[in-house]
Amino acid sequence: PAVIRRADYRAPDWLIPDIALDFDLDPALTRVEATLSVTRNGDHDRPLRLDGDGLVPLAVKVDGRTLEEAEWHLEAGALIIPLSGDSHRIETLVELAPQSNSKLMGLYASGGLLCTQCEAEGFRRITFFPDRPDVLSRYSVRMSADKARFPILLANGDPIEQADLPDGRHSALWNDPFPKPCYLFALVAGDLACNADSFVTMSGREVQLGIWVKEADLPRTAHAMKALKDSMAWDERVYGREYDLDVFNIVAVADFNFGAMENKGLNIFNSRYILADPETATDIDYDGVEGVVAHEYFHNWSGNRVTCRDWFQLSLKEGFTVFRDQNFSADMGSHAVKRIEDVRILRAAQFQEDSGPLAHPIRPESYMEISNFYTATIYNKGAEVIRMMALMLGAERFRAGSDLYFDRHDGEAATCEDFVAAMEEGGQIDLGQFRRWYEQAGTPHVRALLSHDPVAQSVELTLEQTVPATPGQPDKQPMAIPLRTALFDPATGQHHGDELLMLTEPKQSFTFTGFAAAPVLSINRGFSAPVIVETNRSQADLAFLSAHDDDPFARYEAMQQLMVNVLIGRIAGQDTDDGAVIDAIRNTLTDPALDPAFVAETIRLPSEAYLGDQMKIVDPDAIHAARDALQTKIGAELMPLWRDIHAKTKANAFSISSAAKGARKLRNAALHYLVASGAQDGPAIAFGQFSEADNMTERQAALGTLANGSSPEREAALDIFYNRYSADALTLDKWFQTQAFALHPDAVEQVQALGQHKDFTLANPNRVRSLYGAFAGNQWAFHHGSGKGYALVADCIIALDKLNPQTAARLVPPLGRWKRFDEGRAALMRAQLQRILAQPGLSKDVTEQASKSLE
Ligand code: BAL
Ligand code: ZN
Repeated sequence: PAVIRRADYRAPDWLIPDIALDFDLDPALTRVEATLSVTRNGDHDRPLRLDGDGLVPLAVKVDGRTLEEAEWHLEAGALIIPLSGDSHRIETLVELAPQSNSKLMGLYASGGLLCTQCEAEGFRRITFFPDRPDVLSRYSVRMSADKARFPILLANGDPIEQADLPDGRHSALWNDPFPKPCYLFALVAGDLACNADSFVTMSGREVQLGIWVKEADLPRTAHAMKALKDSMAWDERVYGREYDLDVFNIVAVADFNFGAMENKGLNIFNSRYILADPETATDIDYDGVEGVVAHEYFHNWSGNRVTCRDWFQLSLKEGFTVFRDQNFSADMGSHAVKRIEDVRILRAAQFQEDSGPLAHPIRPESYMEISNFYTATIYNKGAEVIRMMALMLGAERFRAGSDLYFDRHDGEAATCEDFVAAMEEGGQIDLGQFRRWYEQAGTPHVRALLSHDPVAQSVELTLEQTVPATPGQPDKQPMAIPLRTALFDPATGQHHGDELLMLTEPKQSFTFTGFAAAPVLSINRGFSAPVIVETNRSQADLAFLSAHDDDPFARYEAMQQLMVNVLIGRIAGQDTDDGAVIDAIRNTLTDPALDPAFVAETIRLPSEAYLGDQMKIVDPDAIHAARDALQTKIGAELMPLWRDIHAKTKANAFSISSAAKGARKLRNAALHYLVASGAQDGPAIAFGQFSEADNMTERQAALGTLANGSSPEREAALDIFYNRYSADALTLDKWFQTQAFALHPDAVEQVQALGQHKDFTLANPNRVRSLYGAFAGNQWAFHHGSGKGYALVADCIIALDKLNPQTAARLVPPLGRWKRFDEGRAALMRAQLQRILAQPGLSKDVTEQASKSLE
């Protein structure tokens, strides 16, 4: 496949100020008539090129005249029309078969609905058009369809008119007054019910809000509606950004490649990020709904009003919008817990990406298939880069920068450079060196060494940075790394102030005076920079910080590092003392000042994958054994505490308050350790929680705990869960996922059998991710020494690629981490990548991921 390069960007040859679309909708055969006003952009004689993917032009007209076939031609799917004048009216007609569209890109059918997904390049599967984000047009969209099957017809913008037609059909016309790129186009047709509400904006305009779902799902939309209204108020308060249309609609669909999509005025969501009730959604699901509803809403400014010039700028809208939704969720709940959760996700997904064959900067230089770049790097590291700017600038100057950015580029297709320039100017800061975060891939390593001089009563902190080589970038320049730092006096438990140190050189020293005794270093507080920090702190230092650090993230981090040190020692065959870990957990559990949600986060052992990341060559079996043994010991030694917490945190009735969520989180953690201890009554207690719970958070946690073992309660609970939820797709996904995640010696065989289950289907991305996506994240099972886990995932990729290449390609990266494993596993992983690449007719999506993964 061809490689597209950022350096080759050229402004569009033709602009399309207006487009009118007329859809005659039917799942089997939909006709699309498009009328484009086109204007020549600049002085050139190049023809009009309208992208197309799988389209056949049934008619092409210019200024009302039907062209002969010789007057246009197709080139790589695109319609090429030579034009003599500087502005023309172009009309095309194509036919689509939405019900056969298994890629879920363009116009497709899902659960009786017709809906669209256009980002990044799906619009070219609907009509001929310059499918690039820097061509902005005003859209007028008419839809007609059978009224009984499709009583609701929605598109972007405002509804203009509705009419009944002969033969039981009807039509609707929608206009979007805001010029937008075609990736933000959307329509939905179907039999939908609406949770209707309204919001009065800061200038006093009333906006009609609608969340559209299947009738039976209406009771599950209240949380999403609350999240939407909270988001609208938050964006006004924090960024001064007001909603701009008179209506804002959200539709939930069952089959969706992304989490959701920010189409102007008509967000389309994967139903898992809209539907929530206590019976079927966990607290994590509730938080997911809140965060994704906010994310898509925030895109109305960071993405829609100011969009991207080209897809290399994807992080301009995604990194910034993730940053915005993270801060929104923190404001709605706990800042400390949200930061810990976000960093855990960053480390699990992005650090792995950054250290593997698919590493890329947040502004990539090239791609074959842009769908492969909706990555944790673009999204989550992109958000961290914005967060660092916000930290360096402070709240007021950051707001001045973002105001300037929005005002200067409203209605434009902008670049990452435009954002940084606005921050520099609005925030009055030099971001020259900082721009390297956009250019260089790889997670920087910082080595921090503290040395104390008792005579001078001073300490010297020496910081050394290295940025590892990544594909195409063997040599790196030093980064500008903001590190929030404090030095604690162990005698008082206090520090001498939180300072922001800027590490800009390969090696730099900072001297602090007034320390008669050696202080304890707290660094990268709040995870102020997305880097890996290595220090010379002792277990005693870490234990001290785990009890005294007033920065919640640093306190969590100290505890994690304490655990990592013990486990890594054990994995290396040393008899490392675990007393400090057990004491620290006990202290944390018994500190009445701590938020239970924070406690639950902090006492968790690092995941098997995170432990693997600390090793040069990952040993999945040794990691599992060491972690399992420590878990058992913590469970046994602190048994009275676990039993007490588990009993005390039982609620009388469900609530979604932060306090109730925190109590459930801690209760589940206690159950986990209680069962892990091997206590004889562990499975019975877990089964009791599973049976009595009035909410999915406790029910699924109990099921997950049982799934790790082999008790009779395991099978009983799995059967009950299946029978109770087999009719509800989102909840049945949890049944697949729980088994795919299970730390069970037969997990591979179980996943293999589940792949043949009558309820498994490759047609639904959520189901695929629940089984194979989850399994590929289960390090111990996926990396089974036989290689059978690799073969299973490769089989899925090969089969799925024929239906849905985008989702298939997302399963490839776990196979690409072969350099981190022993020679035997590496050879088995490579063999599967080669087998995938040898498939005839392989998609561009999977070809790019698999071929890069072999390099
Ligand atoms: N723009 C794709 C889905 C999202 O990030 O909101
Ligand atoms: Zn987004």
